Amino acid sequence: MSIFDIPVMQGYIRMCRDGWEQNWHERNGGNLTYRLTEAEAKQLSPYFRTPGSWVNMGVKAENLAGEYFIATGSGKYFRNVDLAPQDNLCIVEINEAGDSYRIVWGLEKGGRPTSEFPSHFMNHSVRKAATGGENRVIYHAHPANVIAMTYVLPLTDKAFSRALWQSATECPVVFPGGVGVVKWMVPGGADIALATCKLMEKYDAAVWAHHGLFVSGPDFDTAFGLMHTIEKAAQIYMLVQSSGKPVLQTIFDDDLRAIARDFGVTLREEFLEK
Ligand code: 2HA
Ligand code: ZN
Repeated sequence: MSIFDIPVMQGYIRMCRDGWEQNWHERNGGNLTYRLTEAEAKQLSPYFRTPGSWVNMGVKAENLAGEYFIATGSGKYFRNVDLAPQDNLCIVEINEAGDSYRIVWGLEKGGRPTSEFPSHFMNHSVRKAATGGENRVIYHAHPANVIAMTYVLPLTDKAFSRALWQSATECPVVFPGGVGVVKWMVPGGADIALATCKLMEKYDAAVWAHHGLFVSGPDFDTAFGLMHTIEKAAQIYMLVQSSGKPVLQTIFDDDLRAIARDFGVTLREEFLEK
């Protein structure tokens, strides 16, 4: 028995490998965090070491006090995760104030959690509250077609949500709430964390202009599936745009309403037109 036999570890590592295989994680691009259930933390705890010292994050979330997260390491490559998870991932514990972490497992050759940990942490706080505790995954990647879209569309939630919904029939079913858009910002800081959090109060995905995509979900399948669905729709959008042919037809607003009715989902009304 090793820590790598525990299902949550296997699911996390598989998601890293799948993201790499999708070409979403060049070099050290992207990051993944997972908020452990109490039962999972207990199951993993025999493998924990004497913790390192507390590190203040510069952000605070009281609803995450005492939680444990699996996180990718800062500067680490998704490509390397499944070869040596213990060197590229870590498990961190959050203190009782909800403003500091300490490493209890992993990063055996040194390092710290992802540079986007403050963003992930604050988004976990927002999504945990918005979903009554259901949300556990925050995932950031660099899918090329979503990034390409941010050069040719207005950087508004409405423009992106509509373009994506109209690019593949399943999109309004998978993300009926639409997606948010963050204008270009310096990554890794408090500003992009706060801008993303504001959007994640109402969306489960946020596009980062000229950078990538941020998604959330209750489990690995749902979060990965959301990233995958949005990027596939973005690919179709960009294929159409670059085909050189005029757009003759699309999924119209009444079609979107018909999908919503038959699939029992509620589309964000302000994004629909007459
Ligand atoms: O982890 O993707 O946004 C590297 C990044 C920063
Ligand atoms: Zn990034």
